[in-house]
Amino acid sequence: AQPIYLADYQPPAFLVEKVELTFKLAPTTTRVLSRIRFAPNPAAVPGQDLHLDGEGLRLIAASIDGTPLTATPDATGLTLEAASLPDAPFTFQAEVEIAPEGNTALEGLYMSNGMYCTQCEAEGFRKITYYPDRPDVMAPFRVRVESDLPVLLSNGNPVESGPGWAEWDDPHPKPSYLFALVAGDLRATTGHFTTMDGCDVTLNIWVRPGDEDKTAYALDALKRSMLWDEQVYGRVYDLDIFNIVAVDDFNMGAMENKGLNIFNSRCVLASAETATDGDFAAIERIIAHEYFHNWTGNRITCRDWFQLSLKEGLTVFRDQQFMGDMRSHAVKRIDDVLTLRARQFREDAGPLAHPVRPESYVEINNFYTATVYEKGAELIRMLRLLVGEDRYRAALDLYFERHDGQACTIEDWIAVFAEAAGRDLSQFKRWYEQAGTPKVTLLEHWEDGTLTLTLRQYSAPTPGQPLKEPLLIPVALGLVGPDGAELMPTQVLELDSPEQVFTFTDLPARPVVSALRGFSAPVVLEHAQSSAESNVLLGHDTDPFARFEAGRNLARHILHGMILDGAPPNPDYLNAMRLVLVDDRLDPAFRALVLRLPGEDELAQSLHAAGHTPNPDAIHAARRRALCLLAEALAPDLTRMVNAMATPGAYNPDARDAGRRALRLAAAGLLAHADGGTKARDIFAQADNMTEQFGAWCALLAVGAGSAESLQFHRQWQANRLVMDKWFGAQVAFAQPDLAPAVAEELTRHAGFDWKNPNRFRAVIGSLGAHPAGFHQSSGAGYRLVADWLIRLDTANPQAAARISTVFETWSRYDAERQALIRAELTRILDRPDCSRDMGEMVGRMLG
Ligand code: B3K
Ligand code: ZN
Repeated sequence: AQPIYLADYQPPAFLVEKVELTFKLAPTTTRVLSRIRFAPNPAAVPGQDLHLDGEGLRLIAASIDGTPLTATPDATGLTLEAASLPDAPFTFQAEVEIAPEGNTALEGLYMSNGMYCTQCEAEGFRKITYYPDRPDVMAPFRVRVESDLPVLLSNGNPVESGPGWAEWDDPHPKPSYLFALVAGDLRATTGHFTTMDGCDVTLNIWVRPGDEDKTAYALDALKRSMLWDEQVYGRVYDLDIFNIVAVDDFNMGAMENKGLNIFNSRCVLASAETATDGDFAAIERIIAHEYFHNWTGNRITCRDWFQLSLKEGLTVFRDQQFMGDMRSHAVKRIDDVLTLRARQFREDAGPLAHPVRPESYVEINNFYTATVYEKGAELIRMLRLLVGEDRYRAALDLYFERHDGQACTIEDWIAVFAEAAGRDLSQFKRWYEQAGTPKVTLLEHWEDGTLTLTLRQYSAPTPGQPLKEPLLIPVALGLVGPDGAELMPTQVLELDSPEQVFTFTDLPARPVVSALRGFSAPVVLEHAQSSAESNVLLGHDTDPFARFEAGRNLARHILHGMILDGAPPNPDYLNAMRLVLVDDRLDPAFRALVLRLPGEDELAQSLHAAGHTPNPDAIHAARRRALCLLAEALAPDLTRMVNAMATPGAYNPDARDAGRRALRLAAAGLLAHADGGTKARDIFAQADNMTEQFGAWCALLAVGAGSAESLQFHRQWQANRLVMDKWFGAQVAFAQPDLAPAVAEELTRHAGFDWKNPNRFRAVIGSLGAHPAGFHQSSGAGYRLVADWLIRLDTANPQAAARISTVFETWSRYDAERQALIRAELTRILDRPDCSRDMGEMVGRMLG
């Protein structure tokens, strides 16, 4: 397959003024009738052909202004030759037939448990009918759905309906990727929201019969999102109705279709008994994210798919702000940085590294990545830090005012900031163009009351980008006295050259440098600090992220020592952890985060960055030993914490109670390494909520116990699909390393292993890929099993399979034997004649 290049962008030859669609739904013979009003695009080179994308469609009939069409479609669609087209507006009509029932790729129109639903982003609309399926073609849609199913939905406002049909009208011009249709036997939980303009909006959460008791939290999160976007960004909803539908078979989390969001049921359905605190938080975030897309994505969309971060980075940043406001900014920031490092730094350090705005792609679905999403959000966070909050808001106001109804670019985005802040941001724009995580080195020199800081930046080569230009890096920095008092509040240093020197004079004593406060830039900071200095920051820094980071640095340092030369943890570290654990002034959620040791993959990543070849078994063993030592040293305090952090009364998913449960489970989990799981077993037995039931069971699995609980969990939850995903996933995720591939293999033979369901596939195969010591077992059994299943899934659902193939992206970190084993599996995946374009691109990039 040929790559598509950003540099080749051409405006569309024709614009669309109006789309009218009729769907006559049937599992294997759905008919789609389209009536599309085209007009020549004054901004395009005249005299071009009109290409209508179409894939897997059976063309029944087509015409232009009533004259039957003679052109025959090829594998990519239908080309209408310029010479045969009027040079004035015209109407194209077509009737096609499609088979949603056999659509296992879950893209286009497909079926899930007897219901029809769609997924069009990025290029699924072409599997529904012939159309210029590109985001810079925006049009109002009117849709008629015909089916015997009771609930028939599409985008926009309902206009008319009768037995067996319904019509919907969406007045807002939109690209085809935001089209949606749903038909099924569904039940709604309904609410209302009054906008700040006084309009009443009907809100519906549609679910399968029996799931109505799990919709309240999503509905509440939606109302809070709508209010927040009005209050913080001045953005008001623009239709009479907002529908959300839960679907069991869905490739990702959710989709922001205009007025008709479609969600993976795991991202909507929640009750105290069936969902964990983490699930509740994910639901809140994703409901908000998809709602926020209504302005950042739908009303202002992307010119082409290279600009994807224009909507995704911004919408992630907005959902991060929202979650901080709803819960805790400190905890949210730490969580976000942990995710960024675990997913995006990992991506940036390997063969799949790409810029936030890629320059080419073969299959765009492969670029819905942590780089485009999470690093994209970091870039916006940096812009806000650089221009200040007021000018950030002014830039956003300008963006909404200037670009409403348009399909835009990163250049448009940078321009509103440059204008609102009166500042040249051309150097900043490199962040969108250069891949890789910059390394920032900080050197201190102290003399006669003057602290001299030398800051250097370096960006290593990434695929296709051997040389990098210096970036504009905001480094938020404060100075802390040796006693912990703040000597200098946060200043934002702007590092824009390979090396810069900053001096701080008239200091009473040598301060402890608190650098990269709030994680002010997505970089790896190299800053040698003694454990005494780290302890000062951990105990006293005014910036909660810096406090967390100081503890993390201590933990990483100790674990590196244990892994590389078996050095025992320094008693100061154990003591520092105890002080954090028992400090009741600290938010329990924060304490839970500090107590959590760096994960095995993070350790492999940091060892590799430090020039070592990580050994997954040694990492697992050392981490396990550290957990045991920590558990033994802190046992009495941990036991006290388990009791003190109980949350009596009815389950409440709010941040306060969730934080207490997080600390309680972190303490019980750690303690399990000393008490064999006695406390965890108690929590499991007494739990009246999934957070504690599941958390306690995982704590038992992690120490090789919990088989009775596994049976009980299964017995209790076998009828609940989402909880059963947890049952499948946890057994693999917490398997002892040498057993992990066999445990996963056995689960693939379980009657409940429905491998075509992405959630279930990910629970088993994805969890194995995310278990470093199990996946990287030296026999290669983990690699083989994952490759076998990726090959199988690739034939049914290439998009999901290609995504999960990223479990292999870190292969070049490991020793020669493991590298050879992985390369052999990747080659086996790639060399099949039926390897999909999605998978072909991913594996090809990984093999380099
Ligand atoms: N925009 C969708 C993701 C579509 C993924 C297509 N492969 C969900 C989101 O980011 O909100
Ligand atoms: Zn999004």
